[in-house]
Amino acid sequence: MTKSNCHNLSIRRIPAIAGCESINKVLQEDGCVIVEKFLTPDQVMDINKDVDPHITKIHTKRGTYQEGYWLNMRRQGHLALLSKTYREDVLNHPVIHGISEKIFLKESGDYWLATSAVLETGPGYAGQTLHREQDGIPICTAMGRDCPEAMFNFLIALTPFTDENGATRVIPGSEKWHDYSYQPSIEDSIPVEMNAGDAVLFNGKVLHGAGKNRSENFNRRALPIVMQSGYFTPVEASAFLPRPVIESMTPLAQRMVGWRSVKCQGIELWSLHMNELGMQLGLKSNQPLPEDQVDKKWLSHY
Ligand SMILES: O=C(O)CCC(=O)C(=O)O
Ligand SMILES: [Fe+2]
Repeated sequence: MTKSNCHNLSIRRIPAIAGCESINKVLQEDGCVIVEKFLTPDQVMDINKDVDPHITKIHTKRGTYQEGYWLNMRRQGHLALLSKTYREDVLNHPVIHGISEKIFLKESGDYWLATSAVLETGPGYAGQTLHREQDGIPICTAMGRDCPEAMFNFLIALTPFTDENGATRVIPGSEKWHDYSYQPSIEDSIPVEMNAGDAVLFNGKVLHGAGKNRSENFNRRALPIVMQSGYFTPVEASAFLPRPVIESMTPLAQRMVGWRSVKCQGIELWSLHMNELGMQLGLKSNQPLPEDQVDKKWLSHY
């Protein structure tokens, strides 16, 4: 199949409490799934509050690697610095790790974050070209549908997602296409409409993109958590986050942001003296961190 039969497309929904086994079953069959109540209303509110003062300062005309689509899209990364809820709850989320383990441990050995940022699109935003998350990795493009799982997106809605306000659009089943060079039109995709706190999960082979924001005054916010095989280079560097912030995190969360090694086929990658990075650095974890000691202006130094 090179083209989708898009008019019959739909995405199944499953509550987060159904657990990773059930969620993964749908994912294996459909390539994507909506997980309802992925975050609680309080978690969503806290992340939005933490990001508000920073994201509003972002120049909407600042270019990103997805040039051409940035007008009216604000992209705020380095969330481990800005948000305690992100640092503690999101980076340790049981569904994210339950699914990531099922996907990556066998084929890749290990996984960590490729990128994660709050993406806010405002009225007038034109929408992204449909793309696959793995498009930046040449070997994945070459292997197409036969490529081992390279990336996985847990894309959380931080506001309601509607067709009108630019909900992420996907083409379920596009991961199985034989011709990955085929570029379908946006009408071939469907909007992922969901409540704030729900998430859409899809693998690196599924065509998707932010939708056009046709609303009059609604700023849509997404929080993609893109995990990838440990042998690929993260998109976003977190090596220079302040050490006290990193040391307040769990070892698992530290690994997600590149402060610990990943082990692939028995070999320690991103290591120091061929040993586990955190251990070699004497990195502490789970240390108390008074919020007033976090220098959130730190980002502006770079
Ligand atoms: O914001 C969205 O809806 C999707 C964003 C996305 O897919 C990306 O930036 O790679
Ligand atoms: Fe994407």
